[in-house]
Amino acid sequence: MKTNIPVLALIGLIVLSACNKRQTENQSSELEAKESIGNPVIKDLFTADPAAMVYNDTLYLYTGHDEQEEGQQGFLMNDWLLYSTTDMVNWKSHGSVLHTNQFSWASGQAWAAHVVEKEGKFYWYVTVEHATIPGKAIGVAVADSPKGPWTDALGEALVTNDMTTHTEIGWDDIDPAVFIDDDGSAYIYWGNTVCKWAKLKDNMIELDGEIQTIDLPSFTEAPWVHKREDMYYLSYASEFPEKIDYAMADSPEGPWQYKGRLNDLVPDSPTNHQAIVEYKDQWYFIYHNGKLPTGGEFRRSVCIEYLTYNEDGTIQKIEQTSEGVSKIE
Ligand code: FUB
Repeated sequence: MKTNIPVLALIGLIVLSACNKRQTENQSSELEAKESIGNPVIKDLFTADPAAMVYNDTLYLYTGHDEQEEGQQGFLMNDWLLYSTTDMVNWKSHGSVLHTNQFSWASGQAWAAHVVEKEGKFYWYVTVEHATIPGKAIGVAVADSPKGPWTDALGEALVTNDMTTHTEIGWDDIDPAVFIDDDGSAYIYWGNTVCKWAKLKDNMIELDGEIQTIDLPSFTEAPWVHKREDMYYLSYASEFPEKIDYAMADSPEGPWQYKGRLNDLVPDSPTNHQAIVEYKDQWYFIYHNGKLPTGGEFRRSVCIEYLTYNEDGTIQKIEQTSEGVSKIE
């Protein structure tokens, strides 16, 4: 068959212009915010593994994207989504802002990820499958805005499965969570079965020193480190099906003291993955369950609850609600 070059070129132009339009829309601050009352708070798509970041008075919610068909097995995740709010009830959907194919060395599987800001640059640490080194790996994308556009910061993985020999499994280098202390020191925590951590160099894209481990009771995955006053908190998914437990320390390097359960099992999802963030003087616990209609283990949805501290700095167990959180007036 003879190829019709002008027609192909025309199709290419149309596709390119549609992509550019979508990227412009994604970056536009003119997106319309839509009200979402009650949990799950994200209702337009199936979302999982929330990571929240507050920047310039806006809460940015980065999520995984469950695309598995109803009734089918296994995670089908190709990209990450972005939502934002200024009042916790009206949400802008920025759409798909990062795809595994932007990491040339990866072969897919957009698992849990985390975005942080340092000195006006934004770093997105992601879990993907490595194309040539068997197992999961951690990559880093960088941008000048919390909305992107994002580019692979390294052109290779930051962490690969062959760099860690603590377990036999190929999925132990997942779920990166980055914490930046008040003095600018940055740390990355990650893992499955074994919780690992390392310092990050000032450039945020190189490990600074040895990979170390943290001994946490029943650690499964999903570490998240935050700080309140002078105390550091490391929350994580424990056991399977997963609950969320937490430990406290007076340094991001530990030693960590186990403090107990933070969140019980969630409905219709054996995974449980949290982000903890303070926004406009209120602390929030952001997680996922499988409760949207036709939802489930591989079709999850992000929910939000209030998080409350006790006088001694420990955290009260999360109350999972269908009401979710109220509008910030
Ligand atoms: O979403 C894929 C994986 O499931 C994440 O990396 C884990 O934390 C669990 O939520």
